[in-house]
Amino acid sequence: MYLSFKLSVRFTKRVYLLTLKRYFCGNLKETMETNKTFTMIKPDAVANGHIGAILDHIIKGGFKITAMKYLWLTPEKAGQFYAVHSARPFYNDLVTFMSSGPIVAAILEKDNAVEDFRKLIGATDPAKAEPGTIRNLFAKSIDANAVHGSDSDENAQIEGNFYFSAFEKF
Ligand code: IDP
Ligand code: MG
Repeated sequence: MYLSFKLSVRFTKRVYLLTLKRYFCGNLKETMETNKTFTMIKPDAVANGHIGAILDHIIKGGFKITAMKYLWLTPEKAGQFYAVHSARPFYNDLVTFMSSGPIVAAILEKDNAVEDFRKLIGATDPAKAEPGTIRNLFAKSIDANAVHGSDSDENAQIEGNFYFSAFEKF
């Protein structure tokens, strides 16, 4: 009798914990957006007069712009944005390049946004980017490669929040 009571308490506890886990973890997953990505038109593409052509490409690729601004990063801000690459040999050059002139930062919306946008921009090295991709069309080198595109839903959210407050996203 006592044993069956103990087992039943244990069972009820387990069901309760599983329900809690499903509720909170399920909700966490559901709140991670999969239809947003973040981009920057980098200083090389801005200096070469490609803002309009790149935005046209993005819009024709099926992306909606939900936030956008034109700004010039300080080295400190560029360093913060690319902190994830701080151990890579090209980090200092990347920070210098990204703070060398104005950029356009934008949040883009589309189903499967992160993956589709990476396809639209092409490989990091423009020499390896598929014909017709933004980097193939507008970039000249692996460091000055015209555009940034987030690599995951989580980073898209972090990167968008780096530039835009809730009042600047529509
Ligand atoms: P991604 O922009 O295609 O995601 P990452 O590996 O995340 O590429 O690198 C971030 C940025 O750092 C690149 O877009 C490029 O500007 C620069 N970068 C990446 N690899 C190299 C390299 O080998 N030499 C110089 N710059 C690089
Ligand atoms: Mg990257």
